[in-house]
Amino acid sequence: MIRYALSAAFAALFALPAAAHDFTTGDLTVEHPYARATTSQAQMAGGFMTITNNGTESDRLIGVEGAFARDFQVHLTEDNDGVMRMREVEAGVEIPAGESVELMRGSYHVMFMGLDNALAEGETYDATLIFENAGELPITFKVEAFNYQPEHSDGSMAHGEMSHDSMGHDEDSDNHAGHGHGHSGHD
Ligand SMILES: [Cu+2]
Repeated sequence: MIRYALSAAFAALFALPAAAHDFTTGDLTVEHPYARATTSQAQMAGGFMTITNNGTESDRLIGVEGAFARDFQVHLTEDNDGVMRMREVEAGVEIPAGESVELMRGSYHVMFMGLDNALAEGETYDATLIFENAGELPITFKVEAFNYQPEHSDGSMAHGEMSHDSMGHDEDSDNHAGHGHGHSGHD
């Protein structure tokens, strides 16, 4: 009887989805917050995730806090006549009622400014998202491979790849620099 109960418990454990990496507060769900692995030279990196608002009122991601970088900002990358530039958006990111917003390369993202150390694949970093209405939500950023692309990324991915060379200071340039360091074995 005991043996049966134990094995049933183990079966239940293993039945949990392995990739579950969601955070919820009130009507908001944050799916798979991640960053890409950086080189030791990288001073900054982007943080990405999908935020879904299941409520009936709009909310805004207005800030991010954490201890692994000097500053955390909400950024928007925009195409200005073919030149991709990013800027801090003080007003944050609107998460409209009933919609999902994907923070991703080439669009809204969180910027880690002044990293304490390089982000290595497989590591996790704690941070807190601050929403205008929902308040604070502790999350964990997972560090993915330097060339990681989210499964549900749409055409904006190709867009981001195209603009690598015209990027200014960006998480893209950091990751770009990483191509020659350690991953391909050229060094
Ligand atoms: Cu940025």
